[in-house]
Amino acid sequence: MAIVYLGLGTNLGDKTANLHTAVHQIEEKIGDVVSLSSFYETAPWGFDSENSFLNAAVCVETALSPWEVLHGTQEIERSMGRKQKSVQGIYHDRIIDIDLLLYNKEIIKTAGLTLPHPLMHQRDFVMKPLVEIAPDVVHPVFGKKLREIFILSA
Ligand code: PH2
Ligand code: MG
Ligand code: MG
Repeated sequence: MAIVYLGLGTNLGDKTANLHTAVHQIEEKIGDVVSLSSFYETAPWGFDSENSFLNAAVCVETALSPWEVLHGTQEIERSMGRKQKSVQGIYHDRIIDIDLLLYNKEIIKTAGLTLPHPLMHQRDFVMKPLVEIAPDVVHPVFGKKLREIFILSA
């Protein structure tokens, strides 16, 4: 079994319901949800939108490989009606976005998947919910606890 941390974000429709739906689908398709953060209202980062976000983080115990987790989360995004993917830093409003943040202590760099998530430490909307549920987890690239990385970024 592996421990995977996922970041969730939504800025369209009933955002609270979208996060709850995603968590239920994660339970069905990925594994047991060990912990779920609070839901944080955040301003759009990296693009202009009048729609604020609701962000959260979940910890999941899974029997799936990192690539199987990625396919599972993409399937959930599609089943919830997500239309556009972000391509090369061009972002769009979305019903749901599920990002792989950490998978055990794995460091992976492939075209389709990079772990840890390469931008997680720069994004308060990722780090705040993640630090709430995993303050003492060590980032495998930086060798620092997540709560230390979050404080350093402030
Ligand atoms: N996701 C992005 C880009 N910008 N901003 C906020 N506040 N929350 C997000 O989840 C988010 C974002 C790319 O996926
Ligand atoms: Mg994202
Ligand atoms: Mg994504």
